[in-house]
Amino acid sequence: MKNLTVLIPCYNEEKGIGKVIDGIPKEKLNALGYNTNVIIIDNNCTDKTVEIAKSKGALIIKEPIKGKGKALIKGFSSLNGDTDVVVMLDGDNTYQSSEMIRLIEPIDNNFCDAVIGTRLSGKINSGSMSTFNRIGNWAFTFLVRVAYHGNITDVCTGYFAWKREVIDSLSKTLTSNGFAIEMEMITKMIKMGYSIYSVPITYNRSEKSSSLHPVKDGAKILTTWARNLAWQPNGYKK
Ligand SMILES: Nc1nc2c(ncn2[C@@H]2O[C@H](COP(=O)(O)OP(=O)(O)OP(=O)(O)O)[C@@H](O)[C@H]2O)c(=O)[nH]1
Ligand SMILES: [Mg+2]
Repeated sequence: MKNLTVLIPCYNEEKGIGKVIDGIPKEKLNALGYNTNVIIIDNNCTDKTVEIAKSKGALIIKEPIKGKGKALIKGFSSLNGDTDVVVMLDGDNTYQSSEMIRLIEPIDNNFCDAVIGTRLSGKINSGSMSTFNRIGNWAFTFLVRVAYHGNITDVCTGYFAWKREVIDSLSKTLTSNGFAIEMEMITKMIKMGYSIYSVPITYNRSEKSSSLHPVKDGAKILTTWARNLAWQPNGYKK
């Protein structure tokens, strides 16, 4: 059997986390040859997220410094030695954990090194993405396709799957604390020479109020895009 680790960075996700963990298709993954472990990165949760996740058998690790990027980097450094494939998704149940097989299959088949779930070429349910964010996501995706020649259809997605070896080198290069982490990972993976493809996924409306600041976080994402144009992978090339 191979081992799959699912990383879920969480800041107060008591409404969604139970559904995200319950939706992981453990039996289908088992049939594909994978044991599944779930790791919740507790980014200072003050609600019942940790309690709910523990009751569902997830391993909890803590990252005291705020920000999705920080939480994710902590998750990468906590992977155990026998993890073969890594998945990341949000804890707010906006991405469907039940669709995970679709991201794993191309990796399992050795079709590519990393897979992203694309909302823009997938199913965006009503109320899940504002027009402003949709335009921003299309614009960032266009910029990555033009300047980095990446075959990517949604650079700000929160649903990823990777071969373990990609994480081992990529994680050593990451510096984003917050919501620019996805742009940083994608632009660096392209420069490192990893092959990335997109599969269609569903994006649902969040039950909590939005914490992403479209202008402030958008500026950080754009800065990351610009900065990484000059970034060199050096010792981290595939
Ligand atoms: N907001 C926020 N989210 C964090 C933090 N650390 C980890 N996360 C997690 O990162 C994931 C994405 O955060 P969201 O707040 O849903 O951000 P988003 O999906 O980009 O935007 P909206 O859902 O539209 O607000 C969730 O699983 C959060 O729990 C943090 O410090 N702040
Ligand atoms: Mg969200």
